[in-house]
Amino acid sequence: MKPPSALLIGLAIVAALALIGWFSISQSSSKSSSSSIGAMTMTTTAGSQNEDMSTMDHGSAHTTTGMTMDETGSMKGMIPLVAGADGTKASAAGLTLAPAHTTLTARRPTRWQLRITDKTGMAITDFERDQTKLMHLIVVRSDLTGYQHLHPMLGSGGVFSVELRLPKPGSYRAIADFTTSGKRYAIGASLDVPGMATESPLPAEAMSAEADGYSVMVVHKSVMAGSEAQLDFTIEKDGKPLSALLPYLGAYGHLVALRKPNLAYSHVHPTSENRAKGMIGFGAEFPRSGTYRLFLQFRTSSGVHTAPFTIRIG
Ligand SMILES: [Cu+2]
Repeated sequence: MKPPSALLIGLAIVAALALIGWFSISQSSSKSSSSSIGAMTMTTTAGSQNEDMSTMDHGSAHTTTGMTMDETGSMKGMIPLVAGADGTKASAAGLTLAPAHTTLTARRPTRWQLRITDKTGMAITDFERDQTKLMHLIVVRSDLTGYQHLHPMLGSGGVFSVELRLPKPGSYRAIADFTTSGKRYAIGASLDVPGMATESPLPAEAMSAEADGYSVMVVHKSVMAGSEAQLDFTIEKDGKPLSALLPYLGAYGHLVALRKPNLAYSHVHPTSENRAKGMIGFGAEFPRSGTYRLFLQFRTSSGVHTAPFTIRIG
């Protein structure tokens, strides 16, 4: 009787120890896995909160102050154009747009060069970045077709150069938008492409436009000349709001307004955005009543797209 009971007691002790050991291992392993899940959940939540907060910060800053963000993520205000600089003249406030040449051949890519000169004819060499660029060059035909938005490179001696290709004969306007010594200018030059030129009629006023398969809608209250107007654009793809807008020139959209028939260039700045809803808002000043052509540019993974609109300012 004695030997089997001793064996049983021994086995029971071993089994009990094994059970305690297994239990403590499984407990500690389940503890560590649950705590690591907890930590992951906390990290994820904190991360998305940060993103939400930063989005809100940008949104509110855009809406309340009309500021835009440069490539480094810092906020800076947009400078209004100096008086008389609406792109219709070659000179404004003492500065002149001096192009190397003004006659181009249709369809032939040309290295077009220009300088900005002061009253003594000296070229300006110091420019300040605005919307990430030293110069924005808008080129458009006199009938407001063939819109191009280019960024000439500044070389030595204050010479800007850009590859320019004008698609068909006619008269074109090149408007340089730049900032120097804290003042922002828009001055222009007329370019001529010899050949048989016909003008296209301006498309009728419309609240929607197509751009490379994207549908763009504009919403605005009755816009009055001489006061700031709010223009809100919504971009859709296949009937759904485009939620994949990419930054373009330090904002989520770029808007240029040109007046018919003198191609006066208006000051426009981004004011708000809602990327989830594919919405971009702008503040625009239309100094005179008339018909304007708006060119909204936005960027997606497939590139930069341009949506043109005709609007009437009362
Ligand atoms: Cu530009």
